[in-house]
Amino acid sequence: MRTLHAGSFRLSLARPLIMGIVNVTPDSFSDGGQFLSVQAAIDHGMQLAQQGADILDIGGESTRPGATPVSVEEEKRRVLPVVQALADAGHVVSIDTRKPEVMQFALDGGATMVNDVMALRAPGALEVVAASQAAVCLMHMQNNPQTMQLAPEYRDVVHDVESFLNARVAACIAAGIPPQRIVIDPGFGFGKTLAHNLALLKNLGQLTVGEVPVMVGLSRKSMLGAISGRGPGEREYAGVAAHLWGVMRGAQLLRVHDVAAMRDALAVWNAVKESEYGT
Ligand code: HH2
Repeated sequence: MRTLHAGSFRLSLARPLIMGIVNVTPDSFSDGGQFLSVQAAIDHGMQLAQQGADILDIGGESTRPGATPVSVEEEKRRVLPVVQALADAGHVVSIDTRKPEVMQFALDGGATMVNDVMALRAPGALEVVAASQAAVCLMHMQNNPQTMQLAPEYRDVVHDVESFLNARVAACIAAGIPPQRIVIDPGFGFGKTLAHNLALLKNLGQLTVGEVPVMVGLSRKSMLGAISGRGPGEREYAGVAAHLWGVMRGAQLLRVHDVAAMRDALAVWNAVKESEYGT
């Protein structure tokens, strides 16, 4: 059976995994400021784990379009106590950061996964992950959060994203990170128009880089708002539908805010898929 290796954890990929989002930020697009205190963020993480999250993704810097970057010290101050408490409680903790220094602090604090919207392209990031036993999620982003939504352009979005992810996986393997520790993510909303996002979701099955599992992160994103006409806090149902489409096209990890809804939807999905009658 295929597994994702994250530190000493072995996460089965027989069923889709849920990554629950814990944003310790004042300005995240859908939940900024809600879990800014250390205790509120820890409580939220604990609650998401209880609701069925397999991995808790802790972020201390918003990457929403136009977001202001934060310093290493500030990001570390926000995330480290939360990482430590949730890891000490026995959870698989992922650090959502682009900064190698923050990755290192979080790994030392007990995180067993790195989730990087820059796919370890910052100088030193690849080396930090290679020197650990942590899993890594490599995400595609065109340009950077300040500029990415200004004029996204591709020759063929599915092909271009796949080539990028292929190259980043190759760089990881060359640095000594085995494929069992790698996840790829097309990066919905990161330098993509609605048409680009829809093309990627529809054709997700084409994003294959060896046996490396694919993560999908569509939770509360503006493409769901554009389709449903709903505000960020009202996109739970739209998110479930979008993530299930991803699962149908082979996604094995789902990064979501609304864990309970996703867990229930996946329970139904798994029950039908695993029923014995028919094919
Ligand atoms: N999306 C966001 C942040 N990190 N990581 C991966 N692997 N995939 C994603 O799609 C992804 C991500 C943006 O969502 P959120 O964390 O809710 O917002 P913000 O960046 O404003 O904190």
